[in-house]
Amino acid sequence: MTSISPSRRLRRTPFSDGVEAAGVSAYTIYNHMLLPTVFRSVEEDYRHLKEAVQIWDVAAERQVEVRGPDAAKLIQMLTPRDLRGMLPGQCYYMPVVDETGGMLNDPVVVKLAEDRWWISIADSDLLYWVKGVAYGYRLDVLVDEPDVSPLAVQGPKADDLMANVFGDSVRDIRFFRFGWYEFQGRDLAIARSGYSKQGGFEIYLEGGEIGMDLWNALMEAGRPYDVRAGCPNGIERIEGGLLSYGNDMTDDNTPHECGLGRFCNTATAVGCIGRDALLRVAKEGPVQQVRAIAIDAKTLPSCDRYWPLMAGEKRVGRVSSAAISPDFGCGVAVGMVRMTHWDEGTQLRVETTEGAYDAKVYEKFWI
Ligand code: THG
Repeated sequence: MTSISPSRRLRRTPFSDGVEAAGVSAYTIYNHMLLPTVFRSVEEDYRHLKEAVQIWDVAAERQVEVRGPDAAKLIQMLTPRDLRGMLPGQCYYMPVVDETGGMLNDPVVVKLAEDRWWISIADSDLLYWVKGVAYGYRLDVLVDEPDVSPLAVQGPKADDLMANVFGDSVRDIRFFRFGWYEFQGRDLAIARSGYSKQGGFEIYLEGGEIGMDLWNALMEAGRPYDVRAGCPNGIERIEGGLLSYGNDMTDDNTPHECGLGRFCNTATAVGCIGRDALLRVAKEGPVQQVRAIAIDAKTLPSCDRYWPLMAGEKRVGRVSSAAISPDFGCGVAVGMVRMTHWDEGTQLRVETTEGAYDAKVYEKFWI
């Protein structure tokens, strides 16, 4: 890969000027928008994320807003997670499935009010599915993509940095809850969440005009903590078992195959469009499932296609994301493995684009 041609179709974010000034060195495209992937190097970014604090432009996590009297009904139609106990001020990690039980997205849903929700989406055009469901069922809702851009503050020093900008009360925000905080006369929803296992917050900026003011205020407040621009880290997220839609799962997979069964209550999620399909497959149980895979390698190429997982001559699965972990001293990977070979400790071979390596199956990820 050489470089990406900029155009209007490839959307910038309210923070792109800050990201560029900070010396971004690689992007991916996510929801048709720029998403930084590397600043200094993936390894340097990783070490710094685990020791300090970073500001992440994750505006590419676009919001699908659902508003109106049927909002709660529509959101429940999307997911096998039972949302009846969810209160305004809460966020849920929520598998979204189609009529076959296939994964369409794995967003975080934010309940602003009974009649107002944000679906903070991974990389698929979920807006069109949600609009189609709303229209097809004649629901009394408005569905659109608002001008809302998440900015994440991640790392062990995130609480100290955030307290400097928004006051000490941000320290009391509980995991996957959010509160409202003022910045330049506007109210921002701030949640304790984010795509790393290092702790931190996500700020949902409504109104892109003040994006750079927010970015600069956070950078300034973080100076004592060695703050840097960062981004979701390809090594750390695999160590943490955070899945990537489109990489580690597609609409060919059920939530159970993805290891997301703990976020499903299919029996009681009445109204979920994929419910019957999931109840049918749940009876048998999945025949393949996501597993942590340790790879006995010192270097690995980029995982830009599935790498076969072999038991002798037999293909028993595939690796979809992989990296060398400085902290664990081996390759760490996300695999989808057939039932016959998914037990902890199973020895396999992985065929990368640059050679084959010994690989071992684990039931839990590293962090
Ligand atoms: N934050 C927000 N939106 C997002 C993401 C995010 N949209 C895209 C993408 N990330 C969606 N995917 C995930 C995957 C994992 C998690 C969040 C979003 C996650 N999982 C935790 C875990 O598995 O340990 C906690 C889940 C829980 O316990 O509820 O955080 O990151 N706004």
